[in-house]
Amino acid sequence: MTFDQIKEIYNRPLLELIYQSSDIHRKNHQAGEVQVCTLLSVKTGGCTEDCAYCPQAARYHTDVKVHKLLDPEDVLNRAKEAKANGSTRFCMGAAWREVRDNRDFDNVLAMVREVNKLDMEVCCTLGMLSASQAEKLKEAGLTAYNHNIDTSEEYYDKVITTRTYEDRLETIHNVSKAGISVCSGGIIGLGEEEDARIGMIYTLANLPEPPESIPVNALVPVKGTPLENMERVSVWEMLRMIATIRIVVPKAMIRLSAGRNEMPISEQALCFIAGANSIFAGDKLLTTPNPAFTSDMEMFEILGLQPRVSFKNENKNEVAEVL
Ligand code: SAM
Ligand code: DTB
Ligand code: SF4
Repeated sequence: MTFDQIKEIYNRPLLELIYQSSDIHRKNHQAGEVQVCTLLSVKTGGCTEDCAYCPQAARYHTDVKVHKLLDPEDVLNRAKEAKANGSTRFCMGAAWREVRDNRDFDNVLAMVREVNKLDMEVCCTLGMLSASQAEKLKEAGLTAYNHNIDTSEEYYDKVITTRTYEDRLETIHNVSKAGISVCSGGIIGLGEEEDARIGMIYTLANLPEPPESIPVNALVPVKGTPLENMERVSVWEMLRMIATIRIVVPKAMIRLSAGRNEMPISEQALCFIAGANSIFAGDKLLTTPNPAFTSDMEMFEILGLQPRVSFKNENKNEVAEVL
């Protein structure tokens, strides 16, 4: 799909865009089913990178407290708790530039093995990954790997200078080659123009295979980061993103990720109508606040949403043929 085709979709009148994406969503998914995932920061802060949005970069002075890698046993207990609360996917995040072949990585592999036994989807986001590291994660039972392209190729160096867009694509390639499901999306509200948002969707749609899972994050401006004073994005911008992605990649899971804490149920409902079908539950994302579990359950009740079972979206990545 070309940039211009995606741009045309993105710029359709908003309600028309949502009608169309909603229609496509209902044809490809059980509308009303939303997957509940749980995130856990297994290694927090002290990261060497300069991602302008990130509270975990060592060079910015934020309130995040550095924490070494958690014990596999503690992580397993958190995963069990998440499962008991209805989560079907458990995602472990580490504030690393890249994975190194050391004891920490061995411990992450142990975490993956243990969580895998719970019959939950297991996801990791650990930074850059080599081909052999990806294979090891696959062997340990990893379902998916999250590595966001974050924005368009053109806008990328306004946000991150310590690694390139090429580096990111390389990791995504390694993940895919190892037979691990790719989770890749990005953030809006970094100060980018609309073309950067469209460009991000263009890159995702034109990967050799589009991601099976696409997180859409709204920047959470964190004090101490270079983007601390950015204005929050509006629901209309989130809707345009979600709806366009749904039309372009009809079978992907679209995860309404960072930014949900500030969204009333009515706004989240619009995102589900437009095609979002997953949330992260629990009162913390990695380091920033997220809606309380009980208020999400209340939202499921009000909107009549059902939690989606695990492993329902295997090998369902394709780009739309008919627009
Ligand atoms: N260090 C790993 C990496 O960068 O790939 C994994 C963790 S990183 C925190 C995962 C993703 O979280 C980032 O790619 C970014 O899209 C998102 N993220 C981080 N800080 C954010 C913020 N303040 N607001 C919204 N999204 C954010
Ligand atoms: C993603 O795209 N969003 C999640 C998940 N992948 C790992 C993380 C959002 C982090 C928001 C900032 C924080 O809580 O530190
Ligand atoms: Fe480090 Fe990831 Fe944060 Fe970038 S987004 S500073 S790589 S933890």
